[in-house]
Amino acid sequence: MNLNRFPRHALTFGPSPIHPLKRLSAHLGGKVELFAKREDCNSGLAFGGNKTRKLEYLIPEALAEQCDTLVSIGGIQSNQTRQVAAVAAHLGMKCVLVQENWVNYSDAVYDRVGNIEMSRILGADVRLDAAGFDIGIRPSWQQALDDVRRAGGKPFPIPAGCSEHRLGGLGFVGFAEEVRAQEASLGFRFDYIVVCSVTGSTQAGMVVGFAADGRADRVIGIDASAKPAQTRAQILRIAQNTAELVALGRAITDQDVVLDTRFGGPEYGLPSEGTLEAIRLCARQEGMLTDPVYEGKSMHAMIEMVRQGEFPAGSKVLYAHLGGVPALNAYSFLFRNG
Ligand code: 5PA
Repeated sequence: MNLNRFPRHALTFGPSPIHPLKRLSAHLGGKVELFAKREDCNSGLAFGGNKTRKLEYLIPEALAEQCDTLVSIGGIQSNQTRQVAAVAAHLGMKCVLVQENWVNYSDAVYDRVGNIEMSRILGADVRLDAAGFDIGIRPSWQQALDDVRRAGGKPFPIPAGCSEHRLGGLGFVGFAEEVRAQEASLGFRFDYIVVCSVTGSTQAGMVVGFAADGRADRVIGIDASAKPAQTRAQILRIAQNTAELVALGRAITDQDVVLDTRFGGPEYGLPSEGTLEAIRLCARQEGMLTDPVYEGKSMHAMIEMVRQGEFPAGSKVLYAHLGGVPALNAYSFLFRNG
């Protein structure tokens, strides 16, 4: 496997820290040791997150092609678009963001606070679009690209979650390499890695990266799209393409992809009671915040799997915290009493 032949433009602080979740592990019975790897604070660019790591491998192409505008897409509270806006500002580029109506939720200031507020402050041209949730390629996005071209600019298209981009899986192949180096200094290996999945390239990259040491199916994807068939197909396809790109040396098959579909409901962007309980429990045991759209769902999954004894006693489980906390502001009503 060879990741080094791909140019990488540094946007993160370097390896993101791993720390134990001691109180949460003890609270859940102490039979399983939980750890977190903090992609949620991996960069000084508007808090960073999983997209910042992915963008490190896309940006060299944008610079080589002399593009002047990053164009991307997501929901109104998309973390992807906030990170693209920050990276564009950092590089002195323009930014156009299509923000669709992905979530059936309307806190009074949903389209004013959190991620979208930050994207506006970062100088992005934010365009609200009425289309609903879909992780595929959208007409509104094509339109935004055409607009930039018509105005004489050179757009660099960054699809939802960076996932449909040819290089979108590379960042999280690098994550696995980074975990291996951290394991060497910790003196142990993680038995499972828990990761939230929607557009798929985070898990896809991890599947390829951990396949290199036989742990592809130890990456436990937690669906947060509530449309798991599409997410699962996308993870598999991106993992297969990425495996070829980095010359993994073996094919990725359906058995390599583990996607737990129990925790994504009731809908994309809407938390269940279990999501909210997990957000509060993790916050109060660890001082670590998670959000109702993504990480609260994977935190709920991990907590429930420990409670149900689904991890063998003695397991070491790594929770990949992918970011997303700025969206908490858009859900203030749910937390009005804590
Ligand atoms: C997102 C995605 P993937 O899309 O790579 O599967 O990652 C899921 C995910 N956690 C997990 C957080 C905090 C995320 O932001 N967010 C999207 C966005 O527009 O922000 C791509 C959907």
